[in-house]
Amino acid sequence: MSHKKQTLGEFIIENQTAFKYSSGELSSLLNSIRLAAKIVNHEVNKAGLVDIIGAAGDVNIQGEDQQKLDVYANDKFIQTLTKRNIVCGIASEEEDDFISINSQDENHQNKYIVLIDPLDGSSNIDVNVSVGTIFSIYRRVTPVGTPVTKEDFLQQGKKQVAAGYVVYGTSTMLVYTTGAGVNGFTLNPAIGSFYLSHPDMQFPEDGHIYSVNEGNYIQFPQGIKNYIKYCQKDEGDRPYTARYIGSLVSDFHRNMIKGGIYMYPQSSKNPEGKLRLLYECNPMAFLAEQANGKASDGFTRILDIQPKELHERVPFICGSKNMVEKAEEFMRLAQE
Ligand code: P6P
Repeated sequence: MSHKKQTLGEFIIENQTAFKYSSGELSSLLNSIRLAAKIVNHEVNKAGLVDIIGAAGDVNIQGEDQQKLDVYANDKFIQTLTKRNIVCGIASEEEDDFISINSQDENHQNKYIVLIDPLDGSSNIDVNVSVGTIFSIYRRVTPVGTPVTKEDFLQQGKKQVAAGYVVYGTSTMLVYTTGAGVNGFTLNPAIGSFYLSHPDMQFPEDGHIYSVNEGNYIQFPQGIKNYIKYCQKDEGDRPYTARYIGSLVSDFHRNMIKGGIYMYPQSSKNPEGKLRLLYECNPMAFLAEQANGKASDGFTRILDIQPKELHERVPFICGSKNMVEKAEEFMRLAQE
């Protein structure tokens, strides 16, 4: 008997009452992300046909300027979010400053703030490796009726009302949380609908996969070096398996399903780490905690960090709870 899978649209409506601000605005916001994900997916999937559609900077067969895919993705997410007239501000990895959305909202009645990394890992596109979109959603903290300010964007990650990612991989999935667990939806490209394929996703408490760019090993803090050697030691359930795709969303997604830890530590090349707190680490940390996992900078819970700048970077350790706690233990011991 075929069990008709629930679509993302049906799921959003069915669960909107569970969301404490169930005014339907968040549902509409999530629907605009759903639409943008489909549009970007279509473009990402044909990226390999560069000689047909032209590389960035060329004029494509439609006579349009061919954009870099991360610029294209950024434009599409901003357009769809703006059109729904729910959002008062957007920040993006592709934009130097935040964007105040008041085209249709001249009296600033909209309540939601969105921060996005429109196409994370976009350098992988040319080698046909998965990439992703990451989004983070807050309610504004400055008074409705006034223009949005930087304060609305510099909120601690624990204030997020929703977060998620789209992974453009062997299949395209949208994975998100509104604070009541994590659910994964797979796109059926034939009809353009996302279907609930991974209900209630959870990180296994333990895992046997570690994801880190070991090319930077010499530059890592001693605690991270000691943890990596622990992962490699032939003892008990180790050595673990090293898997590093070079795309945060893909490494995170695999580790959430199979169990594992992802690390992007500080190094002499990246003294604060490489990943951005606001639109990479906070949304992934919210998802991790909602999926019974953990995320820290090695010492402090990511979601507790008070942001100071839109594009600030933090060291990032995220995944199966017991693995993250073991890495934190090595970081503490190395400080003593
Ligand atoms: P490196 C992609 O640029 C990214 O932001 C993450 O998706 C990925 O995990 C990391 O950087 C890869 O960085 O320095 O190891 O190539």
